[in-house]
Amino acid sequence: MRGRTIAVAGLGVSGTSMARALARLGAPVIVLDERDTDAHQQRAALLETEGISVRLGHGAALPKGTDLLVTSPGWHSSKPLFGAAAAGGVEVVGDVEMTRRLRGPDAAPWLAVTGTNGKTTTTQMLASILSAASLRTAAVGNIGTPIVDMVLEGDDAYDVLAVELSSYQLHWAPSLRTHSATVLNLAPDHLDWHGSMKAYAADKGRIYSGNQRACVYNKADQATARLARAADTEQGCRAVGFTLGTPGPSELGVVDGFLIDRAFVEDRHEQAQELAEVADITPPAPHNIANALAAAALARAFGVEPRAVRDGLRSFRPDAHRIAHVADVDGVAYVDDSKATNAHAAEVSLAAYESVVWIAGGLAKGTTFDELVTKSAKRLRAVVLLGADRALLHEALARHAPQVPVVDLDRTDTGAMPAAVQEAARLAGPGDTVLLAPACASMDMFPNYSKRGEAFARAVLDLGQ
Ligand code: UMA
Repeated sequence: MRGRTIAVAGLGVSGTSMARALARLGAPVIVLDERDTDAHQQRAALLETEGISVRLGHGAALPKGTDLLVTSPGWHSSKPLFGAAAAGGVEVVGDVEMTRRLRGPDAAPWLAVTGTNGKTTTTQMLASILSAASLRTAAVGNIGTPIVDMVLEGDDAYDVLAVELSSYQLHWAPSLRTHSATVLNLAPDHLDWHGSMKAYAADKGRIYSGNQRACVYNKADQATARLARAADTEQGCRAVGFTLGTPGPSELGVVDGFLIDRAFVEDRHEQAQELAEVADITPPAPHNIANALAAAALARAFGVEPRAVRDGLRSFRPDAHRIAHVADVDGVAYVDDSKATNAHAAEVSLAAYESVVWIAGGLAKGTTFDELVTKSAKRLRAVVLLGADRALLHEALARHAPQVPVVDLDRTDTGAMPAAVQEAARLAGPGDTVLLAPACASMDMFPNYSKRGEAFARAVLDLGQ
């Protein structure tokens, strides 16, 4: 890198770390960001003391003399900056691709996780299993710790990494090569960014490219199986399925309440290895058992013993805001699934309850809600809508569940959450569940989904006062 001038697009979490890593390796670095807020200025001032140039409010023109452009994941490929790079013959890579190139030959291998839903939980479960096997590991990537931080920590700091990758990161990673990887599931999400389901699936499929040991797919989601089978991998890499049913050869599955491995055993036609009990998983809901099986498959591909799989799953506790029970008030359960930021996740969440007052809405990200509403209609006692794209939900409800009462709060301010909870409380009866599963991203009203979930929980606790 020494001597090559590198432009970094984005002064966010990923761009800040990337700029530091590149500067430490001796490259002149210029960071560009289209925004120029107080927070950006503070971050810029800090980087400038480290010899890194920053241009705020200027994201369209490529600085003269740029040899390589490293983009943060959130930048869309249609941005003028990338047109300028193409015109000038400058290569563009994402943070994951760049990190792969910066790693030394002895750096820790990557076990990578993507999918529309469940990737953060699966990555955390995987890290828990790897730790239980006494391996030095960290959960990194889209989960919140930029993957390039691992380069800053040095090649010998970890034995193996559990890496969560978003479709954005995969889009910008043309030559990813991991030890093993999984696509957990594929449902429409981020279509405004990718343009089509086909393009989204193709970007997700990149995670399998060049894999060394295993391409782990979901047997219940044939799109993931197709991506695994089509992948151009290293010789000897295997496609391994996971299923909530009885596993066949080269699969992990469930038999009589036990997680069973028929892939990483000596004779997969004759042998089956017990890994853990379903009761070891918290919560033991079907989608979460699938997450556990995928995490177990990646760990087993890396050579982890069955006992560590069990111990890692037993000690794992999911994050807040994922189907988290907040309180019971007047016989009504209040559940926070603010993490349900797309239609597929909300559908999984709604399926867990019989009679639901559903709080939904936010940024739709190009998704449609017809299938979600059709599949969930019979569980809906009432719906409370808020957020920027609530009209899309309202229209889908009118088309497929016209009998369900809908309260449209017509609000996008942060203070709308207590109003939504009060409306839901009015509509719910004993035995019902009030479920925050917005099917949308939070950024129209909140800094992130955690803050949205916290606002919901606060409003619920205020109800009981
Ligand atoms: N920016 C522009 N122009 C653009 C887009 C962004 O100037 O067109 C600037 C913004 O002003 C901001 C910076 O770029 O200063 C933000 O870059 P970014 O959007 O790539 O976000 P980061 O802060 O770098 O965080 C990214 C991931 N964000 C996205 O992919 C949107 C984080 O995932 C990730 O944890 C972090 O890198 C570390 O790897 C978050 C996320 O929401 C959690 N991911 C999406 C999801 O999970 O659905 C994909």
